[in-house]
Amino acid sequence: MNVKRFYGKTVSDAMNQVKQAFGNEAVILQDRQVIKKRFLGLKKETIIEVIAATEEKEEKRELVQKPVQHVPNVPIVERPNLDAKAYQPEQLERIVRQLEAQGVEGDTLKHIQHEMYPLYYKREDEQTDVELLEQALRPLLVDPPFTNALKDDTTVAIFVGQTGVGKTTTLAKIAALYKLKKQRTVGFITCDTYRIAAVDQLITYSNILDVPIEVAYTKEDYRLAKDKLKHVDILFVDTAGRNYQDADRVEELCDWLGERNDTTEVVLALALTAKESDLLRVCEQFEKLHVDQLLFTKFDETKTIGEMLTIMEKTQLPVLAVTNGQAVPDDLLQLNRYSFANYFVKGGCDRERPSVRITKPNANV
Ligand SMILES: Nc1nc2c(ncn2[C@@H]2O[C@H](COP(=O)(O)OP(=O)(O)OP(=O)(O)O)[C@@H](O)[C@H]2O)c(=O)[nH]1
Ligand SMILES: [Mg+2]
Repeated sequence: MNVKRFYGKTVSDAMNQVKQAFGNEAVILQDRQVIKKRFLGLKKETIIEVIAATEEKEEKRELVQKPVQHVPNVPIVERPNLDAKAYQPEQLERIVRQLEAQGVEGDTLKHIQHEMYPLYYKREDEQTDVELLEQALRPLLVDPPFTNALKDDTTVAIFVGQTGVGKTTTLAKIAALYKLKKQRTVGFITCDTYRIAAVDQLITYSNILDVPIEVAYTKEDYRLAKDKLKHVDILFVDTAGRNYQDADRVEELCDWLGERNDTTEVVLALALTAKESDLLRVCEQFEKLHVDQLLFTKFDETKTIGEMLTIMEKTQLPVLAVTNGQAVPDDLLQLNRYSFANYFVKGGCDRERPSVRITKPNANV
């Protein structure tokens, strides 16, 4: 192991020297500001000291080439552990701890660390933890990660997902947003005739929002309902919650919904109260249906949202909305990458750049 100190006026100065001496394989053991005295100690200057290490490759090659010999009683000397966790600048260590507290782990955590290192060393000015994390998330997620809207040309939005995740409630929240804030005409179709109260639930929302509704008991009904409501700008389609861990259930749904055209959008609702492994399995099963956007519900019912980040990274899908309560249409968060990063760093959405709440003056379900 070759360990050396490097000095520079700035971090990037010192890092360039590390690169020149040790190449890209170097491991940074420590970086800090030190005071250098000049002119017999009368003048002081603050400089950056970086301690870096690299493997001594020559030694390694020699070891491989030598024939194996029996060496009796040689004491085993432990190699120092110089992986990413052994040393990290304090700021990075702090951000990693916060991410871990939110349940971010495995590859997602490694990818973030990988992105943060160069960002940290290349930065010219001091960056806050939120700013650093927000930048590190850029290459990991689709851009923008939170659309907070259906696609511009969407005419049919189909909400799918496991039982009880909040499909119907969120569909009503988003339809209210389009009708009340974006002045679009909307209509409802419910295909959820599987549960007795499901039709009534959407009829209630349709009455409150004064939106036309059709109930589809069969595939043919669904086709006719779409035709009947073709005058509205956006049709919101509610589907029955089923156990979509089971691939057959997804096949059934694909068959029911039939061929989709370019202006159909499929939104997969995922409850943040579920286990990450289950959520990932549901996402995999739904690949057949070509999901366009994700929807995370029950943000208010969990203290950790690490799984949300993992799923966003693994699926590379944008997020239509995040819901944080039962009230229609109020409990709908509109996040952005900054407020998302802020959540991990501070355990809550940023106050200066708050998430937007949609409020309707006279509907309260
Ligand atoms: N705390 C909390 N509850 C929610 C949220 N979204 C929905 N709910 C509640 O979750 C329950 C189920 O919501 P629904 O909208 O009926 O869920 P669904 O996915 O349509 O259910 P099925 O049609 O039976 O599959 C209801 O009690 C909702 O009020 C949320 O963001 N936070
Ligand atoms: Mg429902």
